[in-house]
Amino acid sequence: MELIERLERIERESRARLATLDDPAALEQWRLDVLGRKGHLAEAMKGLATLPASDRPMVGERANAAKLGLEAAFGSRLREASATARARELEGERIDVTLPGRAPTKGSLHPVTMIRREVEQAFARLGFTSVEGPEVEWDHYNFTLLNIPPDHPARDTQDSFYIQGGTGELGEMLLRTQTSPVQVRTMLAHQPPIRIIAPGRTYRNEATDASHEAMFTQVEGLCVDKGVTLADLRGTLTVVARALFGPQSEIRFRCGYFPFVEPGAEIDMTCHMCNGDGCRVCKRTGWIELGGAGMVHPKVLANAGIDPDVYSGWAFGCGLERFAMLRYGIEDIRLFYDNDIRFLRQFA
Ligand code: FA5
Repeated sequence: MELIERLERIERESRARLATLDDPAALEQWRLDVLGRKGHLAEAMKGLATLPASDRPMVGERANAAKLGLEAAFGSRLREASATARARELEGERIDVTLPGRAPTKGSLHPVTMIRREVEQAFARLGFTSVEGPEVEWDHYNFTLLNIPPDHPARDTQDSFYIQGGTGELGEMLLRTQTSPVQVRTMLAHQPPIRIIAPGRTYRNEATDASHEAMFTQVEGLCVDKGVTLADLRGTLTVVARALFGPQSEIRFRCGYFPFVEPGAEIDMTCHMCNGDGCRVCKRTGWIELGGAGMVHPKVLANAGIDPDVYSGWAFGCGLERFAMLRYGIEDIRLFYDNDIRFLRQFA
């Protein structure tokens, strides 16, 4: 019978086509083509109506069997195909746990941070606390309370970056030109005994060269108590210089002027490169300048509410880049802030 043959052909060809498919989209297309409402089987079954009534049950049964068989074949092919796809996916994602891991790229501390920490540790051993003050400061703390009133010529030596629109009862707002305002803030907040250092960024509006930057780091020191003398300052700085630069280091003072100390001094340390014999680093003098220092001016003590007849104190301020340059043999301060990774990596 023609219809039976047609059903057999559909079954045969569909099974053959099914065996070649494993992609989910192609399988779905096969299902629509063969088993769908307008598929080959449905089309063939339209012929059922034209058959004599006596043949219909047998042909209908045959058609049903073909449909069930094809549905079953489709189901198992679909399961096979998704298992193969999953296996392929897993193979692609396989993790080789024996492969060596990728080392994370590690940053390192900036040389000025390293020196700052060493200085903090050396002073901590002598009982000094490390404190911080604001980098955006009022004129009042940066200058006036430090005995540098408006129009004082010392203001010209520290050309300032002023903050636009920053004016208040404490004068103008500026980027601090020195860490010395932290002295004043500390004395205003605490009565003696005081032993602090104050490391931090400072800013001056000046041309840069191998030893000057517009942004640099200072460390301030302040000790206020009864009977404090310059000899204590020299002793303290000697201990710290030896911790940083070796046991042969010596400290000397030369006369210097800063409005907030009296007497004032420039601090020198023996050159650690030549042990004081004279070399290129110390310009053949045997000494290296570290910063300024002196006995806190009685006016500054009084400005901060400390009685200068009862207490005395010393203070110093040094450039931390200077320390780092000496320590690591760096000849140009500008290298610190160029952000050249090749330079910075050397300190890792
Ligand atoms: C002062 O800033 C005083 N406040 C120091 C002081 C504190 C004196 C307490 C007395 C008592 P001076 O301007 O000299 O002083 O700066 C101190 C140090 O900061 C210098 O010796 C130098 O090492 C560093 N320094 C100053 N200007 C720059 C700059 N533009 N770039 C890099 N370092 C600088």
